[in-house]
Amino acid sequence: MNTEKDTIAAICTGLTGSGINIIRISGDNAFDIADKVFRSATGKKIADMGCFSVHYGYIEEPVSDSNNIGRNENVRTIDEVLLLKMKAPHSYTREDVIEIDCHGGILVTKRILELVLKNGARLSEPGEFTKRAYLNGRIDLSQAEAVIDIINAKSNFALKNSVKQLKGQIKDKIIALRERLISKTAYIEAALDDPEHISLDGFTDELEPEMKIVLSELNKLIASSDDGRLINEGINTCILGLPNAGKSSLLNALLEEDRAIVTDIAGTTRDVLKETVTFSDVVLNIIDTAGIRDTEDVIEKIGVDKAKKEAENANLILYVVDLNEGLNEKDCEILKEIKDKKIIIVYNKSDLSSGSDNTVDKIAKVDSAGSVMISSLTGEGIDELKNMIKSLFYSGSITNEEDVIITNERHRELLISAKQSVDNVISGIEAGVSEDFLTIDMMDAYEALGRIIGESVEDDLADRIFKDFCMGK
Ligand SMILES: Nc1nc2c(ncn2[C@@H]2O[C@H](COP(=O)(O)OP(=O)(O)OP(=O)(O)O)[C@@H](O)[C@H]2O)c(=O)[nH]1
Ligand SMILES: [Mg+2]
Repeated sequence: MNTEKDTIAAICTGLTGSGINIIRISGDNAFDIADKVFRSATGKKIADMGCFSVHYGYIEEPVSDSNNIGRNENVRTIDEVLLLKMKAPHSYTREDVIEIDCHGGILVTKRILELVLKNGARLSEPGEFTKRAYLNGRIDLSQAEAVIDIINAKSNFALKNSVKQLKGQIKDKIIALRERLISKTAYIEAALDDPEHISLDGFTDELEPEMKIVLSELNKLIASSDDGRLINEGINTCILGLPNAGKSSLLNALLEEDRAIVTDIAGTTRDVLKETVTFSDVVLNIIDTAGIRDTEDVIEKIGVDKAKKEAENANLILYVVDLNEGLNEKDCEILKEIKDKKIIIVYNKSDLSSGSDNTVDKIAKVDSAGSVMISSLTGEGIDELKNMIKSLFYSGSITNEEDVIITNERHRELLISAKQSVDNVISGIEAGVSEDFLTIDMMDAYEALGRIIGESVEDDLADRIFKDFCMGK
């Protein structure tokens, strides 16, 4: 990625034809370039405008041909716009920034961008505005990553969590943990340098509880990532069961539309069908599969194999059973194969059930996270199923507003690495290892945590993170 201090520009909005589009310019020459393409209705030059101000005017380009339809012979008006001036450091990038709000047509937006580029800006790379915000110290790396997460958020939970991260929730937590590590390391280093005045006698009695606090905080953060990531990215949910149990009907009921084909012919679903279902902050990446049975039908057999594969990769299995048939041996065989997964047994067709005693008899005790009776036909029990899914994944820290929830895999890996180093410190203390050795692991933990917020992060890693951004962000 080009990291020079040149002035960059890009269209920040989706080029789909909309009410308005925004073209952003950032860098030392942003104001000069804006002066060349923008004529304020008041005649003001950019330098005379307030540090943080909005101005009405026109985007104009010079013309030499006779088809000039603009204001006078020398310029052609391309659009009527609003221009926002943000003087450094009071901007997203901490550089001089101009935003041009133009009409939302694809052609007009592209023409304005071309004009801006012709007048000295360079087309930005994906994520380059946010990268500059990071390089110029306005946000740390965890906050920059929160920006992508906000853009990609699929649920209110994911959005809320990303906003907390953008406000610096992870940064603050990491800084506090690093402070505990560095202050103790600094003391040890000072004592080693000046043993006559600073004593390490009994210091490990003080160090051990401190390291145990750090360890417990790290454990909490790592634990939050298990469900946090799933909730952020969506819970991969596989609907499994025997043919005709009502799997496709359940998918339709959750989606509240007739998406999958439903018939009373066993073996209706052949291929896997993927859909996203969202309800009260939960995102399910849901897969309807072919009913599992031994079959000679070549196509159905492929479908059954695919179903088994999808089940292996799922975070949650909704195992559908026809309540009136009850669980049979084949069901138990399948359930045994997937026993390590989070499974909810969904007893379907409750509307056909002939009576509660009869029903209870048919529900065998199987090892699962829970079971629920539903009717995909009438919708009975669907809310109960949704609540069950929610409580299965939203527990402990996930529901506590104050707690930091780790949703980023990079952060999780660094936390695990920091935890291993802190584990080494604690076992080192218990084994009576000398303090100078302990500081090696303390500094390893300190550095791993630093990489979460972007300290001592190599350029290529930062480049990789920002490449995931969209254009203009
Ligand atoms: N009465 C009643 N019928 C249902 C219910 N759910 C599904 N059915 C019926 O059961 C039959 C099978 O439903 P599907 O949803 O196609 O079953 P499936 O498990 O996807 O079947 P395959 O794709 O063949 O494996 C259809 O005739 C549905 O109308 C329910 O809750 N109540
Ligand atoms: Mg089906």
